Amino acid sequence: MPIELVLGDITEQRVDAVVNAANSSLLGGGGVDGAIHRAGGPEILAACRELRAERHPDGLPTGQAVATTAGRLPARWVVHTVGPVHSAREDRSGLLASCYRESLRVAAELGARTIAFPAVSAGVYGWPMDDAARIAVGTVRATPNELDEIRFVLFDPGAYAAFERAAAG
Ligand code: AR6
Repeated sequence: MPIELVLGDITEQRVDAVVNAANSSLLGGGGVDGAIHRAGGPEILAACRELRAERHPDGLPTGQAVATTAGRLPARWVVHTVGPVHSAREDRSGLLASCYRESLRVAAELGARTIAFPAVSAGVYGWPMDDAARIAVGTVRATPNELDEIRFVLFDPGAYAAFERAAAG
């Protein structure tokens, strides 16, 4: 299954599903989350509010994923997942791996053929980029799926280089 690495902005990707590194409120934030809501418009937030009201009154738990419309984005769907905050004391890598697995599962349920991921948890949530990249690439490779393309969209050259190392290793 082809993995592509792209240096760029996830909001501009022409794929069926883009993954959002959200927080459990699903009501927006900074980083990728802010960029997706800004570029996609208010339809995404309206759908997130509906999900909160109907399915996740206490918020989306870490490691899980849910889909909404992509509003004005070129993609068809946004798959929102909540990465774990990095901890030096506790190994939370299982939760980060779960973000990738669950996002792939939700995308497959929707009928998506192509998906773009950001480096979940590697910004505000403080995950060291090399480790985040290793978990991202390793998990996606180990998860059986029928997708035509899985794209990692890295926002800066350092992140791109980390994913290149992870993909080569
Ligand atoms: N396209 C691709 N990657 C991006 C973009 C973009 N437009 N913008 C930032 N990145 P982060 P997290 C990179 O902080 O660590 C939010 O406030 C960024 O450089 O977006 O999972 C949420 O609401 C970094 O490498 O996500 C949560 O509260 C990576 O995307 C919290 O941040 C992830 O950074 C989630 O933190």
